[in-house]
Amino acid sequence: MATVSAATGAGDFRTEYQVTQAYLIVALVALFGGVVTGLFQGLDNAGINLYPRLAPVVQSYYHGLTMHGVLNVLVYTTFFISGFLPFMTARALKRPLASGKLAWGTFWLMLAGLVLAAIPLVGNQATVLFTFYPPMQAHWAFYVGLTLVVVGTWLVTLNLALTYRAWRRSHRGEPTPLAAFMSLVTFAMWTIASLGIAAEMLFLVIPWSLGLVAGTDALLARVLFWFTGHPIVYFWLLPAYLSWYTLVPRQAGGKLYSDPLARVSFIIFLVFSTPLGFHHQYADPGIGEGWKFVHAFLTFTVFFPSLMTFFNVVASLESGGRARGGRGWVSWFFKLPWGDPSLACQILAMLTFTFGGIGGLINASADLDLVVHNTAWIAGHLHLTVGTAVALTYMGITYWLVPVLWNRALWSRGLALAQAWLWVFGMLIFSYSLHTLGLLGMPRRTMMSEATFLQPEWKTYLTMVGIGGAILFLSALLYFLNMVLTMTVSKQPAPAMPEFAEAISGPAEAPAILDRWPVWLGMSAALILFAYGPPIYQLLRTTSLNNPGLRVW
Ligand code: HAS
Ligand code: CU
Repeated sequence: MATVSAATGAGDFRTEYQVTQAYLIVALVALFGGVVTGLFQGLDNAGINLYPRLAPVVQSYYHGLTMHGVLNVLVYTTFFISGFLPFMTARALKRPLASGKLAWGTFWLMLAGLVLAAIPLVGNQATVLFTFYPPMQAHWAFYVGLTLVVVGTWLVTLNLALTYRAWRRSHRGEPTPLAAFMSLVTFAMWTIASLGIAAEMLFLVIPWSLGLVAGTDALLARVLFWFTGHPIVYFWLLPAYLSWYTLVPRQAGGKLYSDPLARVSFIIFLVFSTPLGFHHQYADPGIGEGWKFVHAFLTFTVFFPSLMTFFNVVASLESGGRARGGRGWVSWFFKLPWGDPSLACQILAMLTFTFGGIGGLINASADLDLVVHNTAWIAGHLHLTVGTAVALTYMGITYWLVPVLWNRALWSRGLALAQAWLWVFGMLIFSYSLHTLGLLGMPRRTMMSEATFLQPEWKTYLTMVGIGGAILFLSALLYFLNMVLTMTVSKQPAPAMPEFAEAISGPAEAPAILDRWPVWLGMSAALILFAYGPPIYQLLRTTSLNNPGLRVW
């Protein structure tokens, strides 16, 4: 594999280039495992049960489903983000990371954690799905390994914060460059949000899986999980937003409509992302209805920064379409440079996210959620959001990032364009069917090929899930082919990385308070204390830690 040469523009950023390469390789390997196991599930929905033939590699539907969830939403995302955002921060601040050694040490720690977790995961000793709800109990190495990965992300935060501090010393009073600001907000938000899962791991499931305590508390564990489990979706989403705000307007030939509005949207995410996890637990007994209402209300609040993003990004795209000769209310949209696969991926991701967002609003409405909770609808929702808005955006990013890092041009633009459209086409079939099946009462996380309660009206949609899944798999194969050939055989040097977009309303117009970290971190802490303090205190007082571990697979 080619390493980075000075000619790539790496210059002072040699370490950043190489660390990001390392993270991307792990992310892509994880995604590959995730999509392969995904194919088996899609086919199982269509009545094609491959599991007997897959043993002992994949020992059951649930073994496959756990690998699918963990590899895609925990490993792929986290490694991609931990490589991409520090890279963007360094480029935006025009200075290397504060510590190259810390950056490498963090990567190796995360990789060690991943390997530790992967051994029981792949060995069917941790078939507990990506939510690992007790009393299902995995091998301790699974929990310890994932905890090390989380600790690694905190070290990424530390490196970003040190880098920012060093930059700030020589740039007093200046607004933080937008991409750096967004990276810092993302990691600050995540560091606060991940305290829930860290507490669950350290105080509940790790001692329990090691046999140091006899029992655990299923409800308390779920509360701590969703403390992190909701904001983690914004940890995945905000790097995509960073790209939509800081690069896409330029890639589209236009300007960012409003830089201050973009900052405000991120600040709202920082303050409001965490204190609303109960919208995953509307159906759980043991949590007061009043607290569920508070969390529902706060969920509607966190809808707004995405609406602001919708407005800001569409206005920015419009400036691009018009600069390229677009006219009228709608037709500018078709003037966008659709031949650029990086941009095409991301616009298609945005369009899909519009539907994912509408579904999210339905889920958030506590009474409507009772209709869709634990049905296939939720799987439909999460594939529009993390499975397309996020994953397809990340793919779009790698269409320029991998060429830049390896200094080799993208192997085939045509293949990349086909991949993007196939993904959306497959996803529309796949996700539409899952949403419909959910409304028809089909449960999620269920091996349908063996279900005795299959309803005749589900059949057509189940077949469509299989077809959609197969198209998605084909799209993923095209993606990996292009990535591997770009890294290894592509001959031309890479074009330069996309420039950051200029803004129509620039950073100088942003109020200085947006850069005052103590204000926003303080508000975030206060809101979490308010929304989670009393219910967690109540749970701690009443728990008897008496759920023994179960192995149900
Ligand atoms: Fe969600 C369940 C509510 C967003 C992921 N969600 C899940 C699960 C996952 C997930 C993985 O309230 C399943 C967890 C599990 O296994 O149990 N979700 C929401 C709400 C939002 C939302 C209110 N979710 C996401 C994102 C995710 C994600 C983002 C991943 C990245 N979700 C829920 C709830 C549940 C849930 C409940 C639990 C349900 C249950 O019963 O278990 C909001 O943040 C959504 C806001 C989004 C928008 C869309 C804005 C659109 C934009 C695109 C612009 C378009 C352009 C192109 C520019 C408001 C920004 C247009 C061009 C033109 C020309 C027009
Ligand atoms: Cu949520």
